[in-house]
Amino acid sequence: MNASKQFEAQGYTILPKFFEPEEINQITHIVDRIFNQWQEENHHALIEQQLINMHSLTHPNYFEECRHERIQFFNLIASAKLTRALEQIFKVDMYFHNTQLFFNPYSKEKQPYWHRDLQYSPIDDAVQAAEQHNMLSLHVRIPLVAEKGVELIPDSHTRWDTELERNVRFELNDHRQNEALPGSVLIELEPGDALIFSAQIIHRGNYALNPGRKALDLCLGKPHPLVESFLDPIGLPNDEEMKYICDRTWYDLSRKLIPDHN
Ligand SMILES: O=C(O)CCC(=O)C(=O)O
Repeated sequence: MNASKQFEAQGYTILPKFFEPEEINQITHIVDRIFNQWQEENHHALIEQQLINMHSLTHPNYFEECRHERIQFFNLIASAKLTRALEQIFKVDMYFHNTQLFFNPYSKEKQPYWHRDLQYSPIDDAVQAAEQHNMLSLHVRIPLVAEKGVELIPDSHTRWDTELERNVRFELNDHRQNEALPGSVLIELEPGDALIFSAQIIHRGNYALNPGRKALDLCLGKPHPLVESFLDPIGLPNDEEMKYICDRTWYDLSRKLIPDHN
């Protein structure tokens, strides 16, 4: 099955050995520096709130002393190779929404939890269900260390929850968000692989099987009124930086979605 068909049917696809080791090294070098800064600034929250991710790695605060590295990072994550691959798979114009880095929680007590990404937004579940077929929000996962790190329910991107899934996602009727769900698939990735999955598929992380995790997720998608309003312009290249970006497709569209950039 090709990548388009696999995504259509299952809500995810893996591009094995997509990145060269040198690309992963360069991304890792920048991500490590950002992650170190973030950990210093969020040490207490990391422990007290049992955080499992950080976001907005392109925020200018992470590049105050190395501004050129921000342009390098924008170029590395939006490589011509990746933008072309997504064009071929999805045949729609994508915009760059944000970035996230997933890691293991500080404490082993924290359990992974099944969710659809927008369930933590103010958008009503019924509205999400009704708009599901009009939306395409993606995670493009670039694992920087090997992981069995994400588990998902194939096909749940095309339909809404079964009764059990709903009970588990919302912890209703004595169910818990970390219960096993039928039909789940645990994804195993090596550095160099790329995993593309729907942000609205039912999914959860896996911490226990991984001694350490470091997965960079690019959040991309087709513009849709429900999600566009969450786009934060601070994470986008500015006018000057745009001049040095080789493949501007995703960033051009993001900037068009921000009223001041029109
Ligand atoms: O990798 C993980 O820990 C969880 C991934 C996840 O929840 C997400 O990408 O929204």
